[in-house]
Amino acid sequence: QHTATWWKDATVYQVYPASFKDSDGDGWGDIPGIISKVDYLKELGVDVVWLSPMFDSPQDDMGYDISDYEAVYPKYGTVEDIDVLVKACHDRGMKLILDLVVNHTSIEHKWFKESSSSKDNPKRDWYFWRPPRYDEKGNRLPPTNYRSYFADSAWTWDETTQEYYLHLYAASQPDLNWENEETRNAIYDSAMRFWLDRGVDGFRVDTVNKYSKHVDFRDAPIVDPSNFIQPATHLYCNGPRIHEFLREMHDKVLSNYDVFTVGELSLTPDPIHVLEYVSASEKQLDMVFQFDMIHLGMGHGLEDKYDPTEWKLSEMKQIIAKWQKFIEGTDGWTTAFCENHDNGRAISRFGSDEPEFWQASAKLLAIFMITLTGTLFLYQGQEIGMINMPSEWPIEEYKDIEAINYYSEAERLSKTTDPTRKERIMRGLQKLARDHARLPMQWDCSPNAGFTTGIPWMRTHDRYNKINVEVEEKDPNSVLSFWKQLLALRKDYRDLFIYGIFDLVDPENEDTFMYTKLSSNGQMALVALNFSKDPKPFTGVDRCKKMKLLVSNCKNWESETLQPFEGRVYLNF
Ligand code: TEU
Repeated sequence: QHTATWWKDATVYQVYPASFKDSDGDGWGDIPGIISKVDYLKELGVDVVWLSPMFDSPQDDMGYDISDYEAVYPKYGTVEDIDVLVKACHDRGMKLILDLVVNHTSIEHKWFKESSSSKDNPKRDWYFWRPPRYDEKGNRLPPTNYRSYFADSAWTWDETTQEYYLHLYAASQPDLNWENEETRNAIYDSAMRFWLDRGVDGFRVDTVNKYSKHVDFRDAPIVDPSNFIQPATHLYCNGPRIHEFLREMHDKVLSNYDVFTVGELSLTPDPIHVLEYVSASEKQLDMVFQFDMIHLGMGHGLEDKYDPTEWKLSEMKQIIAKWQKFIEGTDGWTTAFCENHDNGRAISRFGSDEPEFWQASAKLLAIFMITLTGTLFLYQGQEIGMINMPSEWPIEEYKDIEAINYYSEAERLSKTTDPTRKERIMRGLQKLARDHARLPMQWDCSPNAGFTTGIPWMRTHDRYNKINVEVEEKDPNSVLSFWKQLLALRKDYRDLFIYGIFDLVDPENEDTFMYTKLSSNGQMALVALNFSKDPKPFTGVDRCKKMKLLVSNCKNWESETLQPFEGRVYLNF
């Protein structure tokens, strides 16, 4: 049985600073805007706020390209504003965690400016610099054939010092060299202690398994002969020293504070390897996000991420079971989430955002999330049922570097090797793009949904009149009211929902998603979810004869048919 701690019981709410609340009318969200909504979050049942990067940044990757860890992006506010936000949370018994983005800095960071100034600069080795290669015709080539996450090569040529530098992400996000102890110590001071000493309660750790690379930088195997660059994620994820680095980060920094960490752990499919990150005795991270559910519907491999695929309910069921059960009998911990700033809205992806199904989908996903074991993460707008931008919106409404790069790559390829690629990638972006999570938060029915009195940096959703906090706070049957009730219910039955043992029921059934949760005192819940637009037979009828209904998102919950997107939770006592 897992030892209870505050960060296991917590409901964490992710705030995306650019889109949450603008207090000064410049069209960008800001920290005073967030401070004005802390009571709203308290009311909702939020225990911890996770604030996505608000550090100074040129905003090439929306703040995940940091130019000064110890300063705040001026449009968001000041370091003192964060002090006020920390106090506002603490005064209400809530906590605040920040985003720790230390695989790379921005190209504008002073460390990189020094490192790139000359080959013998003392900070040259704080990043990865390598000489060019040349092909048989004398053309200059990057040191390896790696594809970056944002398309194109993971190396960029620097004319001044005649070498390439590595960037797994954008060319404006050079990777820090964690092999260098001096660099690591500077990260611990500047990106971590500076904020922990101001009362911040922990971190969401960005790209947590990429700090250790195979620094001999061998080429990746050729999987696409028509291209020079090749996917190489396996060569820079879970590298040889990753656990040493994370243990050092824990011992040197985190262990000195009462904080928690959640790591963003992509491309680590094996539970044994995940336990090496989250087992308490490993003294590295407290928990991690797993992405295989998030990847349902995405194309296979990095290059085809936005080439949409179909997925089956049985795949989702297997994935959820895997990450619910891998901590059983261990001192590890897990997370429950289905949305964040990097992905399409869950209703649009896993439910239906059509007007007739939107509300049932939203409530179905709420029932799903609050009944899962692990620390629960909610993404801003999920609690009111926000959905993807309308598919009629043109590509110009997509502001994210990832969408823009994949779309322009698709345009290029459509003219040469893959004529239908542009149309496929556009369809993929309409379902999966990170942009869908970044539309302005919808507060009320005033212009721009009350997010800003100015021109929002990103277009407000057309349906904000129906989907907003003010309208839904007044409606006892709204998505928001439902989430509030369910977050409280999760706490009332914490041994069952937060800590309980998960078991799939009828795993092969492609129609419904059923599972049980069992608490240490023998209390059992049966959860039945219909993830489709069609009524489905409820095969759990006899199991529920002696059980009582705890919650449902439909009126006629006694029927032997689950309505479209109907969810039910029964208890044995
Ligand atoms: O994302 C990590 C990352 O690799 C993403 O590309 C993610 O794996 C992908 O979208 C599939 O889910 C983090 C941040 O969350 C993201 O916003 C940043 O762009 C990226 O790191 C670079 O800092």
